[in-house]
Amino acid sequence: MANKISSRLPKDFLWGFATASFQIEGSTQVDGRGKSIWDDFSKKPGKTLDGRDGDVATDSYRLWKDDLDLLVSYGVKSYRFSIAWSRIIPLGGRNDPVNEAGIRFYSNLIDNLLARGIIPFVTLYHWDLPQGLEDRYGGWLNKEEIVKDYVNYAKICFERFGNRVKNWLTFNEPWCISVHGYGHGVFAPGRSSDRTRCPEGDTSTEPWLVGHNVILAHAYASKLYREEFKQAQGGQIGITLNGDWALPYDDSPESASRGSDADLLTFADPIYLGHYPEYLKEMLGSRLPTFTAEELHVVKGSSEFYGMNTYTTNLCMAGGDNEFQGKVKYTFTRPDGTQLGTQAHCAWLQDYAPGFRQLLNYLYKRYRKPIYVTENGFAVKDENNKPVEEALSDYDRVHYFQGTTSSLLSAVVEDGVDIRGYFAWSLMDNFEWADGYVTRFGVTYVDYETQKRYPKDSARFVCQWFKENIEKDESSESAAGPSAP
Ligand code: PNW
Repeated sequence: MANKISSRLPKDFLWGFATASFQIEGSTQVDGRGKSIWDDFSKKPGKTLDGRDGDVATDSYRLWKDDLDLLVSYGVKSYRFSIAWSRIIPLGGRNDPVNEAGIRFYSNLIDNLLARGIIPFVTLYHWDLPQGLEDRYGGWLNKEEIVKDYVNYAKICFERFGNRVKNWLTFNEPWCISVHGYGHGVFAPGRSSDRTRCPEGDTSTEPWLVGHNVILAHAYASKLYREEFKQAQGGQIGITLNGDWALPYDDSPESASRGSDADLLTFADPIYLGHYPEYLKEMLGSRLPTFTAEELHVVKGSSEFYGMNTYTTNLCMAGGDNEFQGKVKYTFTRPDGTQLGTQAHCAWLQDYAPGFRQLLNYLYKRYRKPIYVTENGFAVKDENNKPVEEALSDYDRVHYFQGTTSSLLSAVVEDGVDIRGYFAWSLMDNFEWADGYVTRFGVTYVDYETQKRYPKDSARFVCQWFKENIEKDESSESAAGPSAP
């Protein structure tokens, strides 16, 4: 049997669900937490669809044991969550006090996950920068300060949690941080050249500067981990980038062949290959910041795996002036007027699973790194307006996961892509940033009046699928039996 080619995922494949601190925790003024840039931003008029903020969210700071029970009932192997910087260092800076109550919260969570056999997969930064750093020196725009402060924060996390956390993600989606936060101005801190949204900001330079500084902060934190912690703690560290597959709109020459590159390569190329992509250098000229030789040495190879958040596939055409998309236009409508897939509740997402398999292949060929799919999921149209019982029959989400899990399996067993883990977004409905609570991504329904959680059909599907499609761990069965003489 030794040579049998498996049609399943390897037995140590990690799977589970993902969340992020600001989207679930609430209790924003409890146990010494400092404000994050999302606290006040989400309270400003017009910043969230329903005008609601993150003060309660899914109340997970208080209900974390319920969340843990949910994870146990789902039988997950791993849980991806993020640490709120402003709970660990309320003001954020390297000379500011550390908050032991914040440390205790995550420490408890980690201990209890491990006690239930669930492996923590921890994001250090999922968009909730301490407001103190924004006020003090302009947050991510200030390279000299922010890189040092971020590395200091990361160091505290490695010191305090690294004996138990073996999987670290430095950042979630630098592209969203820079483009939505400093280009479109729809995410905190909401800077943009659009004066109807923001009194100051420069869309032509700030996103690229912020992206650059995030890459540096990631790289120096990763260097620190690998030099001072990795050997003793035995973990790994990487970054999570967002990117979606793109197909040519039609067979005309204007149909951009370079469609999917823009959001994918801006961050991945420097981190894995050691340089910004050529098209970006040409497009931005002197507006693209440069790395010194010393910085580049730290940046190149700074992620031990490829953390990938992906949701959809776009049809893509050359033209337009959207620099954040590399001056291509996206649509879901084919030339014959049909749609690529089922439309989700949010404009940017349609269900098209073949693109997922292609993306996995593309990234693996280009970067040759093990891949963790750190987010993948779907928001069902009008789910928010349905009574609970109806929302639990989330057929469109089940269909979405049927497609992506089968693409995942094909990529691993047929194409030989080295994929080590998969996290569906999200464990439960939660604060969906600028969409407030209107858009639901959860496999668990949350009643925001009672905070009761209800598993949707998609939760059952995902859990059952992974149970059936991962190799059984025979060694653990034999370990429980009599030992060989
Ligand atoms: C990701 N887009 O964000 C985030 O990591 C999650 O926190 C979020 O809840 C999830 O996806 C669902 O939105 C994205 O506009 C936000 O293409 C926007 C886009 C992509 C990802």
